[in-house]
Amino acid sequence: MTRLRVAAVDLGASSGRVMVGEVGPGELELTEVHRFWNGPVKIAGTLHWDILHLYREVLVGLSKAGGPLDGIGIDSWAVDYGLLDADGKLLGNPVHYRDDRTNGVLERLLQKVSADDLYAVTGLQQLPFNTIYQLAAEQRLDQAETLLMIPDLLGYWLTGIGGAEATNASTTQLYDVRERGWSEGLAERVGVPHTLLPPIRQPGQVIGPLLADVAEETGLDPATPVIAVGSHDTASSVVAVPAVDERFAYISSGTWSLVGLELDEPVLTPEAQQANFTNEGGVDGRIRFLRNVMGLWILQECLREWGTDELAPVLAEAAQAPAFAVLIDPDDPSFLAPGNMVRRIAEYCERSGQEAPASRGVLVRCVLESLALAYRRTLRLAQEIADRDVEVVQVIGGGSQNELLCQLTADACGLPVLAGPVEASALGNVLVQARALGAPLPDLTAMRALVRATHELRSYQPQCKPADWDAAESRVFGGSR
Ligand code: ADP
Ligand code: LRH
Repeated sequence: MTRLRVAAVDLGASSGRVMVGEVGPGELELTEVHRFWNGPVKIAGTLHWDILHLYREVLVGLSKAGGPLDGIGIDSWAVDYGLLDADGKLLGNPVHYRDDRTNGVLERLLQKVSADDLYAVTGLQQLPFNTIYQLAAEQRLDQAETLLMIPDLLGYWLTGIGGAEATNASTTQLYDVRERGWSEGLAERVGVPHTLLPPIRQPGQVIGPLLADVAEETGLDPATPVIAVGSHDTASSVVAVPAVDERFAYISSGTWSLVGLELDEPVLTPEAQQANFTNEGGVDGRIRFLRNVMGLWILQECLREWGTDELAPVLAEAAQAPAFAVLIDPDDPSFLAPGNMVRRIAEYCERSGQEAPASRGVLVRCVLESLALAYRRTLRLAQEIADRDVEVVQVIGGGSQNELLCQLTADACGLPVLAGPVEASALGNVLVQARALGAPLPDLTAMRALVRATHELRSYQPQCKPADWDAAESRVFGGSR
């Protein structure tokens, strides 16, 4: 096998990066060539993504990657989209899923379609910002011809070819999880013309070569193929979980923590629906049975408020702070929007009869312990509902570098934690491209074995008394699931 050299564009909610991946026999090397800011931008009362900034940075990254490249793959966060008019022009800047335009929309839409019907078709967790709810709040629908999810939009600008990659389409709540295609009936029932939804494409499918002007601007060969990958970043990151067999849980730990299991088939039982588990589509037809936990977003927002992006000092303060001083439910809806996070944590404390954190260390420890508690609950429930026991928790993504959080996770879950790789989404992106280009990586097992053989993982064993976590859990959640 010849050595393959591909570019992975990976857009997380807090930063974007372009990585060069090199794949050969027993080799998987990732080099970051460009990293850039990403985040919400408020204009005239609406939170947007700065999509033109992102596109420009993608071009800069591809130029820095330099040729020859065997392929380019793009993954990003889920649920958000751009609308194109009949001439293929973007209708306005994509809106950020944290914008408040979806407030109250879920409740309104459930009058048109019941929650049971929605779950039976899509298997998706109810998040107020799912694409279906954003579309119900959309002002520009009547001018729109095509909807493209963010990675498909960027792919369209690189190649001129649109489409809907399956893993990301599965996060819209307009996708039939069993039929594995758009649910046109559901779309029409909620007022979304099904003609808006482009044909589905699978990870590994070649989208097309670069447009001439893109090739010229990046200095790349115009024949360089853009290849669909698991374009939902979480789908790509789960590809790169360095697991040995199926008895693992994962926490894809970044702005969000995506906590769950990989399954062959969706679980659409009343228990799964009641516990708000999602059945998102994975690479190779797998199901990502998981729940969104609010994740390191809360910490990111506190750091922003404190005017620092240095994590090490605040994590050191948290390590010195007393255990279980203050606990929150990180999934409380009050933590979803940007801004005033420290105050909102204090308000939560007031509502729950706790003293607000008295120092930065206590506050950060509160966030990390509360996340670990949410992981514990989610993983217990996932195992129970899917009838699958796990032996290890694999933590991947930027948050896998947070040693205190990894140790708390091992303690809370009573399971060993294996942490790494950090750039799991980019690795999953590279691996799916490499297979499409002929690398002998026939299945996820082979891809994961290559990640294991080429990346160092850090291991954490549970150390503290389970009774402490039982008590902490009942303090925050009582008997609720
Ligand atoms: P996303 O893809 O959502 O943008 P990432 O996977 O890049 O997120 O993870 C970002 C998070 O990783 C940050 O919020 C931060 O908490 C954590 N992180 C990044 N670097 C470190 C580090 N050196 N030590 C501990 N945590 C880190
Ligand atoms: C993580 C993620 C997650 C989605 C959220 C919108 O980046 O893609 O899987 O639920 O962003």
